[in-house]
Amino acid sequence: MESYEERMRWFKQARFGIYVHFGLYALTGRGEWTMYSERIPAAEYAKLADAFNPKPGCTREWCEAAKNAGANYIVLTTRHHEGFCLFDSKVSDFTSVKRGPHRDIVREFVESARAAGLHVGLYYSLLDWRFPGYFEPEKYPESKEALIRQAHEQVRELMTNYGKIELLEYDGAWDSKYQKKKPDWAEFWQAAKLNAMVRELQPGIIINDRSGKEEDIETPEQVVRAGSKRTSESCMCIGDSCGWGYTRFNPNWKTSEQLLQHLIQAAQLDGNYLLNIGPAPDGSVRNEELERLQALGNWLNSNGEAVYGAQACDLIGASQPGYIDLNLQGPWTRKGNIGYWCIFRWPGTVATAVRVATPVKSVTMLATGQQFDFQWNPATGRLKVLGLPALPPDALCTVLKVEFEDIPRRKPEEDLSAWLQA
Ligand code: JFZ
Repeated sequence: MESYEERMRWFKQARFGIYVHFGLYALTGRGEWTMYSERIPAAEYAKLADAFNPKPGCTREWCEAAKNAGANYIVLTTRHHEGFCLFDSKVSDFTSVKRGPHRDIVREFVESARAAGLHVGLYYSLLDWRFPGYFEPEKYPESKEALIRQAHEQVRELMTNYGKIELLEYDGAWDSKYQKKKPDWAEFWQAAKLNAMVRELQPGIIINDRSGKEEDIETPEQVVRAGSKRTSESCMCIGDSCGWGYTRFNPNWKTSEQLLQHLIQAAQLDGNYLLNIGPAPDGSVRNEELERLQALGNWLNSNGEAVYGAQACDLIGASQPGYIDLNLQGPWTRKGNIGYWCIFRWPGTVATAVRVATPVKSVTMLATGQQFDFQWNPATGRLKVLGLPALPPDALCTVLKVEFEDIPRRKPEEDLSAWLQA
């Protein structure tokens, strides 16, 4: 088996993916947890399957939106907690092939993604609310066993029937009473056996941490956070966090600025950003999402070098400054000896960075290539970039590309008051 680094190479270069939450829940307009949160009986909820009729070509629309956003991979919910499969399955009649559109949406999706040049990821929820054995495994042991069998069989189908799958996003491994820990979940789902089968069928695949086993990536949700042991992939909705699936009235849309700050912060933390869209019942992508994805894509078109394949930089700065790293302008990402100062809060004609220990060779505006004069004081570590435009060159974020003589390092401050008399 290839090394972890080899497996992760495309993922760390990609940095930015699009999550697609699509299923019967889109028809409710109230999000993907509607069946459970409104305690809709399974037989009543299942009637939605015959009204489910996504327009032909909707998967191409999702992939086009992802490309326009500057994303490099895309992940589709093949089956969410509601149990409805967007793929053909020998172990379920509750699928988009046997009901509703009588189409294999997952097959359309993987073909659209590959045609668009996107890396392909599949999401699969282990739990399925239709099984009493999920909620009361001791009370309904046969149902619990049937649920686990379904999970193993359907993951096998997804890993066998749809060509090369590069990313598997499990979900729903938690116990229904939220009283157990991940190792117990792994035992419940027989995750070691399941993931061995996945890696046998799909050598090189990246598996997330939501089968109860750590595997390859950590998946902080609705927050951008570094991985504690492995590369992180921070996943987030554009609207309120309760609505991954289509939520018709979802007033709290994050701004393009906020989404870009999240993306850059993820790269700054050596992680990825997986941003969600929740297509409408007919499969179309709503304007509130398209507009924001396009804004990200326009920015990445000129500044993607600061994100794709970029990694953590030792210099002070964060999208949302903490009190220790108070660089009000914005965070740094890095590639080798190049630092990318991603300035969200434009300072005017002079930009000052502090505690820069490494000699500076040049400063240019990434989007234009324009060079700027600078002063770097080796004694104090202060870097002042001079002659900048008075007004922000980019409405979202302007990147200054700074070439250093070595990997940029933060200057220690033995005496925190030393700068006063510098
Ligand atoms: C899960 C799903 O329940 C949700 O619908 C969506 O698909 C999201 C991406 O994943 O949501 C979670 C999963 C894990 C936690 C919280 C919400 N958690 O561990 O706290």
